[in-house]
Formats: sequence, structure tokens, C-alpha cells
Amino acid sequence: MAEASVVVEARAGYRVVTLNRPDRLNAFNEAMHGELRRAVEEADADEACRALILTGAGRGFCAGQDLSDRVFEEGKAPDLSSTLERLYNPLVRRIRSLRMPVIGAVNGVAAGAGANVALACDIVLAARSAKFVQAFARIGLVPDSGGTWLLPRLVGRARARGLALLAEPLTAERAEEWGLIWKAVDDAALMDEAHRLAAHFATQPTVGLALTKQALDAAETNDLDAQLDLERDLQGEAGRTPDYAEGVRAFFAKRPPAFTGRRG
Ligand code: LHQ
Repeated sequence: MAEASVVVEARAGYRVVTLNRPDRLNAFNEAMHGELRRAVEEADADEACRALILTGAGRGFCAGQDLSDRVFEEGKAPDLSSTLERLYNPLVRRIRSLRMPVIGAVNGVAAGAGANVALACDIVLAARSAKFVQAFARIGLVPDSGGTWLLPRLVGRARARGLALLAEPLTAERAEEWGLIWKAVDDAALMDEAHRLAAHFATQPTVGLALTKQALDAAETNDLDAQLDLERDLQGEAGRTPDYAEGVRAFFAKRPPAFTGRRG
């Protein structure tokens, strides 16, 4: 049997999803897309799962689309729109809307769609030796998987254009300095730090965090008025969770809260 291209490990309260095509720096092919989609859906369906770590096996995080899947036939243009519509766009939408925090643990180079899938995660940690490369320009393509939307919002117009048009690697430390990611950490400490955060999230008010993700995403396009309305509605929802009641009780009892992460 062929080796799985995505490996899932269940821990107490969270899961670790590892892209597993190390000899191709975990570049995406159809099989890996399918397995990743299944891993994310299964995590979502498991009520006990309250955080997800996405990382890569070997020395890379993900080198984007597997270009050996794209060998050109004479006179035939590939339909990249359909690849995005079927595979990458649903993946990015799913990560963004997942009901739990997603921690990207970028263990090595993240290139092309691999970089932008990493940046779609809620908290992005990167090993100090990792690099982010908007490699698309090197092969005549446009940054995809949300890159053209996210980059200017994260690092501003000038840096977004530099990254996208020059396709030069950006170090993890510079990525942190620019606000592209949450934190660069020593290589040896990366997974410990990712596990520490996931274990923390596994004890947190998961529904409130999901609503917070939703509010922050909507804020990218809403005006203040619409955002205030949305905050009103989402706060109403958060206020009806048992975790809110528990948080307030624990506050007055001067003890740590015991959140369940459940809706009711
Ligand atoms: C690879 C790949 C790879 C296959 C390394 N494919 N083998 C969406 C919709 C539809 C179609 C098109 O695309 C997209 C989105 C995209 O993602 S487009 C962008 C695709 N990705 C790239 O252009 C990145 C290509 N890779 C690289 O530029 C370099 O490999 C990076 C900068 C990632 C790493 O460089 P190095 O550390 O020097 O490693 P390497 O180049 O030696 O790669 C190691 C091996 O992995 C090597 O195989 P080999 O048999 O020679 O050891 C590469 O061929 C293979 N590999 N990326 N995307």
C-alpha cells in the first residue's frame, strides 16, 4: 500500500496533521489534497478536537503544487482555474472557517500555494531556518490560495508587491518582523511550541474562539458599522455558551475556568 501523504495524530484535545511527501518537500498532488480534506473534516466532526496543528514531514513545510503533475502536453493548455476551484480554494476556505484554532507549524520552506496555505492558519509559527517564497512569478503564475488578498493586509502594499513580484525567499525572522507570521522559533523548539499552544487551546472556550475568528475575518471587508452589528450578534451567541457562564463563575471564585468548548 502507498504511504499516506497526510498523517494524523490525535492528542488530548487536539490533532496534528502532517503533510507527508518529504521527497517532494510535501508538494500538493490530488491524493494529498484529498487526504488533507478528509483529515480536516474528521477533526471538525470530532467534538473532543479543539485545535489543529498543520505541519510538514522532513525538511520542508510545503512546496505548493507538485509541478511534476503539470507536465505539458503539446498544444494543450492546463486548466489551472479548475484546479484552484476544486482543490485549493475549498482548502483555504475550510481552514479559515474551521471551528477551532489552526496552528501552522512551518518546519521548513513554504513555497507557492504552500506558503499561502500556511498563512491561512490562525497562528503561524515558523522554524528559524524556514523560508516563505511566493514562488509563482518564477513560473509565470499569480499568487493564489488567497495570497493576493492576505499579503497586502498582513505586510502592506509595498512589501506585498516586493514578495509577489520578486519571488525572493523571506526568512522566518523577517516574516515575524514584518507581521506576516506570529513567531519565529528555534528549529528544535518549533514542535514543542506548537504542542504547547494546541494544548492550551484544547482547554479554551472553543465556541468563543470560533466566533472571534469569524469576526476578524469579516472585519477585513466590513465597515465599522457592519462590524459593530456583527459583534453584537456574535457576542449574543458567545454569551449563550456555557463557557461564558463558567468563565464568569471562575473569575469570581478566583479559580481557573474549566471550559468545555461546547455550544450547550
Ligand atoms: C518539487 C517541488 C514542486 C515537484 C520541490 N513540485 N517537486 C495552483 C494551481 C494549479 C497549478 C499550479 O500551481 C498552483 C499553486 C502553486 O503552488 S504554483 C507554485 C509551485 N511551487 C513552486 O514553484 C516551488 C518549486 N520549488 C522550489 O522553488 C524549490 O524546490 C524550493 C524553493 C521550494 C526549495 O528549494 P530547495 O531547498 O533548493 O530544494 P530543491 O529545489 O532541491 O527541492 C527538493 C526536491 O523537491 C527536488 O527533487 P529532487 O528529486 O531533485 O531531489 C525538487 O524537484 C522537489 N520539489 N518543489 N513544487
